[in-house]
Amino acid sequence: MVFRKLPGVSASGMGLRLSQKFMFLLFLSGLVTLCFGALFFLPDSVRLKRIFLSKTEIQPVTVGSGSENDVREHLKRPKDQGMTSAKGEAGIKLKSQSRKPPVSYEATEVRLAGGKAQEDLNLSRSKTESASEKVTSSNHGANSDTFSYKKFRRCLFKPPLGRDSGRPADPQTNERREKVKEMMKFAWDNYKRYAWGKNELRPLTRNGHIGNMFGGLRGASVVDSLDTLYIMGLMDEYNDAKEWVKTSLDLNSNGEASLFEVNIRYVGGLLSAYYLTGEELFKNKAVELGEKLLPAFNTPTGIPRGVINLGSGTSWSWGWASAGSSILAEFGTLHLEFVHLTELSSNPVYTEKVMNIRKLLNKIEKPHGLYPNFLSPVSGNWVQHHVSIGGLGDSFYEYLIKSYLMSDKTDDDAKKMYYTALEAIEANLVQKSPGGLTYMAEWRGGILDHKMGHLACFSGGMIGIGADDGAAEKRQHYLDLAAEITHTCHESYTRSATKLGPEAFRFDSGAEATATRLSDRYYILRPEVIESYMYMWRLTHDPKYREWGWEAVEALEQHCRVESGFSGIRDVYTTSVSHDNMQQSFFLSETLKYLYLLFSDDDLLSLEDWVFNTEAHPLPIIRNSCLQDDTTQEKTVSE
Ligand code: DMJ
Repeated sequence: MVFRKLPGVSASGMGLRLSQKFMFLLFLSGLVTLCFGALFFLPDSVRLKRIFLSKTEIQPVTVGSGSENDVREHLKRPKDQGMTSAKGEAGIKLKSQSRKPPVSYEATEVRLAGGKAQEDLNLSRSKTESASEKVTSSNHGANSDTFSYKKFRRCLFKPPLGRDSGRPADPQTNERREKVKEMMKFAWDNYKRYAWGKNELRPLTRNGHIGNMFGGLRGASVVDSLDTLYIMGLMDEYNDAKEWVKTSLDLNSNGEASLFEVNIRYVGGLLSAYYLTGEELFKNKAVELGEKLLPAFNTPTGIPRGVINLGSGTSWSWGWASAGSSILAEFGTLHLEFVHLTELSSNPVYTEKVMNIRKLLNKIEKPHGLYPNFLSPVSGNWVQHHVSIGGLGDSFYEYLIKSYLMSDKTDDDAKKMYYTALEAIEANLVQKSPGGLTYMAEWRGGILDHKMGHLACFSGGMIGIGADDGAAEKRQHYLDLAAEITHTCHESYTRSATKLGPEAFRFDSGAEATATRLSDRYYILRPEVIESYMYMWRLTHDPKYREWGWEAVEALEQHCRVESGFSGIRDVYTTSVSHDNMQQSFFLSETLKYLYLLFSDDDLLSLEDWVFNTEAHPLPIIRNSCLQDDTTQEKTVSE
């Protein structure tokens, strides 16, 4: 039409012969294809690319938790629709699997409930449940109409807080538990008084610390404390924390955030708070925040970069990470939270992202079966051959076994990857010192560094919880290995003057579980050693673990408690301590929670129902058979 109106151009098509017209059209279509294809080679940040290619489309590999068809169906949808469930529009249901439903939660709770504290908590729980059901029908935030909180609660084997909020019958243990609760209240009250709304408390200078890990997000200590306050029955404090999240947790922040830290502390904390209380507020915030993390995955391999601006979605690698690489412990510690984001929002995108990471790691060649700490998000190749069960590697291994457990033991890939990795770790890293202590060395391109970080002490607990699902002939061996590692970590505490452990300890030049460098002597209220005591106590009921936990409580009280909170110390080998003026948020989230659980009965957050994320936020095992069981469904609907 347009051509006909042009002067000098005939109606027969600009006076061209048929073959010329054909050539012209061929040329034109080639040009269009070329231009479109070129979009794929533009950097991620170029606007044109963002307009023409949706985020999901530029991922090279995508594996969903549902069937292949479910995933393809999702990919066909326009970008907005694929991402909308966080805004309350229709989401996509994942396929169900069929397994046995557990015993009814409500029946168990009525039969077992007793004691005032439990009554109060049950009461507040039923209030929040009805609130939750109400909000469900008004449908805001996550796609709440596909997830029934009531049904989820029925699918638990035990009430989350146990028979009597986990109160132990033994008076001495109960006294110790009360002491830990007092420590939590003290830490919290001081945070509230001097640093309310900031990320952490500086207990010596009595002010707040913001730091640069959370990209403008505030209140890390609030979000990290929600579940600890709740399980301890500190309800006034919990309600203050909830109110702050409601009125002041602003997710529209700009600034450099660590994808890993925001995920484990904020997303993990909000998810746990939701699962424990049924408050829709927490679910909506978790999904809203989860959505803001997605742009970090827009790399050629889908391996996310470590740092993201939550406002603009721009992401980049840590300046210190070699050659723009991503870090194993960071991109490998998203799985649990992201699977739950999909569970709550019915948006498969979160599971797709982490399954894609899994797929790449599964496929890539591993030196001696080990996973190095640095990987290029561009090429998908390892950048250096440094392997560590401590910092930079640690929670990747933790999330493999926990993914398997959280999937109700259906995630066979995670299981296989975990036990294969553990074999490689045993063959290459596990060592015995001349004094008979078992430890995890670090590996640098085949050369062993005989050093173990405090962070690596989580591995006692990890190997312990995985022992039972290992090959039959290995189970006792794994439990023994877990006990030996935990023993070594305890030794790193007992061999110091303060009875607290250093950041890293060595097994060379005559050292046995002691720090040899000044720079390794500090203790920043870390949880890993106590975490392993807690798991080993639950697995063996050997009283020594409770005794070791109590030693840690006494040491914390003596050396880390100051007038206005708890502080890390600079040198564990001197009793005239120098404080670092920082009450880390993980002290409230992990250290005190694990201590409290250590002195509680096993039915408080039973390991049958819960796995803890790497920040100690409990996430429920996903029992699809029960959640999707029709009879449970009918019951829920008719109520
Ligand atoms: C916590 O934030 C988490 O446990 C993380 O996995 C490792 N470091 C700290 C505590 O030491």
